[in-house]
Amino acid sequence: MVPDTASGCDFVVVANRLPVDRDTSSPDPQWRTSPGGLVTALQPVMQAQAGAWIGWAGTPDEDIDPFDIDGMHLVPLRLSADEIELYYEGFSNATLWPLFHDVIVPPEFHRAWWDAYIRVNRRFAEAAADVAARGATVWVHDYQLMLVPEMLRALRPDVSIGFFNHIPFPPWEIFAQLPWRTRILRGLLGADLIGFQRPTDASNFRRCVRMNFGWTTKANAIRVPEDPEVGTAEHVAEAKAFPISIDTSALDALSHDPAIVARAAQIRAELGDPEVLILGVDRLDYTKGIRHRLKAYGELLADGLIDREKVTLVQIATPSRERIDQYQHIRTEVELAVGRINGEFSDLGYQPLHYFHQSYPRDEMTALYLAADIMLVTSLRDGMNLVAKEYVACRPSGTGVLVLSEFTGAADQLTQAVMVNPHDISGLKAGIVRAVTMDEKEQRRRMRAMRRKLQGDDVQTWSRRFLQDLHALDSDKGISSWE
Ligand code: GDG
Repeated sequence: MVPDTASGCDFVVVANRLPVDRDTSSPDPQWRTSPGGLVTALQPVMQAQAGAWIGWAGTPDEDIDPFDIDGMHLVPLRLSADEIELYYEGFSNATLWPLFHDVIVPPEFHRAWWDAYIRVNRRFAEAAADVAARGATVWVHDYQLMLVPEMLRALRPDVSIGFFNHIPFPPWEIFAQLPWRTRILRGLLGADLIGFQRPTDASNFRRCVRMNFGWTTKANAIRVPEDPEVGTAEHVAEAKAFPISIDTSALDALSHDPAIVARAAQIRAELGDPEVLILGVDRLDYTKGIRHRLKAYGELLADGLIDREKVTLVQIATPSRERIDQYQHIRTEVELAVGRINGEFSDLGYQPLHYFHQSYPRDEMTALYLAADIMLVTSLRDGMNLVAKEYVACRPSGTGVLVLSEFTGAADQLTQAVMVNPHDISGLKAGIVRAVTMDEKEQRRRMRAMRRKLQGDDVQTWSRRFLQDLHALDSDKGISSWE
């Protein structure tokens, strides 16, 4: 149901990006919804109610009027080239992203970035306040928009506000470095419900609140005092885990599609029919542990612990945040390692590592998951890691091994994976050898358990749980039940 925008929308999603891309192949560019977990989960909710999605359309300095697509009302917000540099590449991706991922690279703190972050967050909050109907539900997403809940609460105390953090939430000992930590916590505490990937993320957040403000928390609940300066009244906020998932049944259906099954066989043939095909799929990001994975693989080839006549690794590294220094740096390091491995271990008829710095359509990704005997997920820190779940969903044969970093949210749930600590290169090598040599019976036992887990726990269930909890809180508004 596309809303009558004059009376406002009952359900509003606020995220940095709109769920669309522009198809520029025709002379008259058209919008196309971009297939992602979030759209899949939220589109039915948006279609059932009068739903709107507020976000940036992806090109700088462009004013685009609101438009409707696939039953959703989209409200594009303008971001200037300067704001993209300061708010998005700067504060979001060079301050918060590394700080929230165990400071794998040093976060940078710049006051001009922070000022832009406030400015852009205010624009999103004002847009949400304009679009939301009386008593609407507003669901804000991710670390780019952590000030929006409080700003929106001040503007529109009647709406019910949820926030979901897709990335980890760090322990106080790291979070405390942030010069603007109080403002960020207050920003998030403007929500009625603050969702995290893992229970540890939620407890880190509650502890940050206790340490920073000296307040007490009760189970998941936090009593947030009024703030006359900002204009918010006292309320209770809940902080708890809602582990995100994937569209399991859609991926399962794709993995049975004869054209995709045939493509998987073709991929293996084109790679020279290796006995064992290992796969890595990541955005090219320093959090994903691609360097560690390549180091382990290179050493295994050198040690002769895996037979280079039999094993091939395909690494897809999707281009990401390419204007940021640390991302240029990791690309150079990864590509140097790829060159070294292939230089040392290839011969005319054999290449141990195929590396692609490209992105692919979803069908091709599914064919790759189907083709791979082993999936390597070696993140140094990852909120959830959907690739791990997607691989499992695309294994209808019941064979295949997932090698999974302990430092992903997915490790809490896919407990039958071969767990590794990617910092421990010897342990990582042992994990890969274990996967390469695992017998089919054990593969099937582990895969069956993981597939069962994903069947009852998909992205639709995730959004339903979050929204049900938000509405349940809303009905008693919290404070009366605190004492
Ligand atoms: C953040 C958090 C959390 C990748 N390359 C291609 C492609 N992909 C798809 C994958 C997967 C998604 O992108 C990546 O999701 P991840 O979860 O692995 O990682 P982040 O991008 O870092 O996501 C993460 C997530 O948010 C959700 O809350 O799990 O922890 O960091 O779906 O398949 N898809 C296509 N072509 C590609 O080349 N079509």
